[in-house]
Amino acid sequence: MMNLPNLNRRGFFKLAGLGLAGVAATSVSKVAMAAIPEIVSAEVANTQAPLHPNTGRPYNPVVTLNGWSLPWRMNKGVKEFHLVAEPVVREIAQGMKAHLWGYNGQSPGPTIEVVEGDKVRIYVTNRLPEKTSIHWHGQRLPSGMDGVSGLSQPPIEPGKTFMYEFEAKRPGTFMYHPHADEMLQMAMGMMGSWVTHPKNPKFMPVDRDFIFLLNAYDIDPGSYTPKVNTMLDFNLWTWNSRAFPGIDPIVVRKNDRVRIRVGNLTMTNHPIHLHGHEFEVTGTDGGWVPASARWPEVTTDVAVGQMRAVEFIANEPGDWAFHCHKSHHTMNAMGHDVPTLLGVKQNDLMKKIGNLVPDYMPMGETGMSEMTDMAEMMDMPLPDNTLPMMAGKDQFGAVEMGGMFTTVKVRDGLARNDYKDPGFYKHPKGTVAQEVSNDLPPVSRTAPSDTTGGVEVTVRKPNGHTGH
Ligand SMILES: [Cu+2]
Repeated sequence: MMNLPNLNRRGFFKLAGLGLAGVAATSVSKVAMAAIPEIVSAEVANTQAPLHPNTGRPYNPVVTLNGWSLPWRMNKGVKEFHLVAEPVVREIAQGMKAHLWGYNGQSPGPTIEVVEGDKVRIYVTNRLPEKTSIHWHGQRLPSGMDGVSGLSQPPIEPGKTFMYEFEAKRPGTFMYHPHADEMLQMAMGMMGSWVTHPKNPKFMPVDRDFIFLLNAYDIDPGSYTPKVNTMLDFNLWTWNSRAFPGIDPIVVRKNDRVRIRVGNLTMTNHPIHLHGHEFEVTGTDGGWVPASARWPEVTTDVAVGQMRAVEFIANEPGDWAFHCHKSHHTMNAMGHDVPTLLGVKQNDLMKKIGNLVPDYMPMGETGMSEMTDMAEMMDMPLPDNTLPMMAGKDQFGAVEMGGMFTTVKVRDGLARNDYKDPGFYKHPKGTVAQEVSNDLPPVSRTAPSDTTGGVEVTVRKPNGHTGH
């Protein structure tokens, strides 16, 4: 039997969703197969409840941000999974869908969770128009199971199914992705997370354990398919193929010990920053960091091909920003390639350019927020299928973010397995920054003190190219 909690078997399954805003339960479809495990596939992009194991050894499951974990079946002591590489439609955020390649209905593919020492068998079916393979990033395994097409195995041709088999030797956090036409296939969204839980469930226990991947796409406004030859200039910076405000909040109980595991499969580094708390990096893709080697941080850089697990005690109630600190990574597609018009009067200019270039979007005279307001006022349509560069509304107005941004919501009194969005934070009286009267005192300037004592200072101008 497959390990399928919350599922029924009337032709298609429903995985119970978390009841997050706007999205109902997941639909899961299956095809029964004889020798190979059935295919379980997800059709929505919201965060699914953790998958508690009911076969195999016990562990504390992770929660995949805007994702889900793949059920398995036990076959004579071996955990069997079935991944299907296939074209998928992924909603990046409300109002934008992308035609990606992924696994089992979504990009990223489902998270795979096993226990240290598990014998694992993964069937991989290729429903793409070209060959593929899967590399199990970070794992100890036989060289022939490492998934590098041409080097460690023949490629998986379209229509074929391969079987990978190894022991999950080392506990920790891993990723999986193709190692065949790699740049194109990863630019199309092919990747997933892997967690090998420790044999001893009491090793480094946490109350809530989240995981997601950093990824990036270059999708022209109005189109659906990523440009696959882009190397640096991506216009959508995403977490698990979602951009703010499409990324679910990370919901935790006050005083929970929280772990967040972040893997980077983009082509640049991302300094991941948490507000209101300090964390420690407790794990990398190389393993767990001994307590004596950790140090406090509020930002940790996750380089390309790296994974970082951070942990903190969520003891400050509130809605805390959690984001990449590269500010152009917290912007969506329409924020790129716009001219700087700070200080430029553009009242008529806008209309005139609009006649020449439909959908033209400059930045505003006083800054970028003005642009969003202006677009609304002048009834300027966004091109189809794209996201405004700065979006999201919260209790005090526009959040003006996009891309790699979400919130950690710390609340008192949540139930143990309650990951539902608790809504706006109710700030205690007197704890919100507020406007005060505008009676500003006059500026007092101190007279510059003369420390040179009247000595003439000569400046030698740089000459030639020495010193570069
Ligand atoms: Cu970034």
